[in-house]
Amino acid sequence: MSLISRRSDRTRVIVCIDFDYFYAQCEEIRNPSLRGRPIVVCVFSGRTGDSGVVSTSNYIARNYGVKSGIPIKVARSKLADRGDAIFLPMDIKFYAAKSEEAMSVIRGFGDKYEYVGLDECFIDVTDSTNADFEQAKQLSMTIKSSVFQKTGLTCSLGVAPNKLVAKIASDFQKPDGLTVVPRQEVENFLSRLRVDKIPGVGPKTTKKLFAMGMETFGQLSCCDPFRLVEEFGRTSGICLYNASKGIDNELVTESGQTQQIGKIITLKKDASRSTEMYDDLQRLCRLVVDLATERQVAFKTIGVLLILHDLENITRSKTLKVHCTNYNELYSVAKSILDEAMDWSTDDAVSAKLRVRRLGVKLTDLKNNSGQNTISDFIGST
Ligand code: DGT
Ligand code: CA
Ligand code: CA
Repeated sequence: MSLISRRSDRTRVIVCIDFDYFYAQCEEIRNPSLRGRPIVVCVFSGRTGDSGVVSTSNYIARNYGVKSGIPIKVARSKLADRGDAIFLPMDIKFYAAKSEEAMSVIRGFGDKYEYVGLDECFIDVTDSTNADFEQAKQLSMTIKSSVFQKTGLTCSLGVAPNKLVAKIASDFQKPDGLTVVPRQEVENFLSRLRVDKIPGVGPKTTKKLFAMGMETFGQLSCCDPFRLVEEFGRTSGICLYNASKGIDNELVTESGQTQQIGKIITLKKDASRSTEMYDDLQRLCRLVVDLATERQVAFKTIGVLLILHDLENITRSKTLKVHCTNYNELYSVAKSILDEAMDWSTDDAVSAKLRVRRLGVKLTDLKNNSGQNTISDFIGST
């Protein structure tokens, strides 16, 4: 069996649409007098006015080095010279309403539509453009202007033969960008990009790849795939290699919005007992509960995934009696699943052999929890 996926034979035309500086742009639309000022949208978390992190900022604030994830205190000091800078709390309900308004415009253009998050989606336009990239470019310009007319939002679009390249292309010219990469130009387009443009490649992997002498897609694509498998494991190694060549056969799947919410992390050290994973499990539960809140969904089934050192997977799940949105309940159920999953190995001799490398939490059986039937109903009331 070959390690490498083949490029799919049929040309597809996929558009990735990503709204620019999304939460901050929503704030500008709500209050146009803020335009021209640095805007920082914050997750205020503590007792003092400044504890918490930056969720996002507009491009004016980014010019001062303010970006997602940095402490609010740091953002304030970076903007010390901008007396007009404004720090606002997140208002997910408003952003969700704005998102749904824009998504309802976009859905009208695609043969298939996949929701990725509040500010991002894919559409497959292969049939409606006869697989022609020039037609897809025209259609994309129409989408941009329709979204802007209806919502005031600017977005950046990437058009490519698959989701991976479309996503990378959407990020290529921002804000208000449109990047079209027909199939024959994929390799050339990718070759000079840095490997950290591959979705999912974070600072750790980037550092490792750089140390291996691979800074660009071009360099990565010339690498022996077996070397990548050796360094990163089979799944990640193959993914990296395929990504470097712009190969991705994932389909645009319609039910993305309601399917599931999940996160997987790699443990700092392989674990043989559930107690060693409680801290990571708490972190995962917080992450998925935040995503559920952001999407305004409640969950009924909670799953825990264990990926062992030999890449074998163990998954266990429990279904609650009623839908839930609560962190404490999620953690307590996830913890009991993890305890049970690890329990068969209380015998020390066996547990020493069970080495968990990665841990995941997945929420399924999702239902809308905005207090209305759909997010569109919610828009009607604002
Ligand atoms: P861009 O680069 O113009 O697409 O800017 P954004 O702000 O749209 O960035 P994106 O697409 O990565 O993220 C979409 C939204 O997700 C963003 O408006 C706020 C939220 N977000 C992104 N990163 C973080 C983060 O590190 N923490 C929190 N709390 N929220 C984040
Ligand atoms: Ca965005
Ligand atoms: Ca995004």
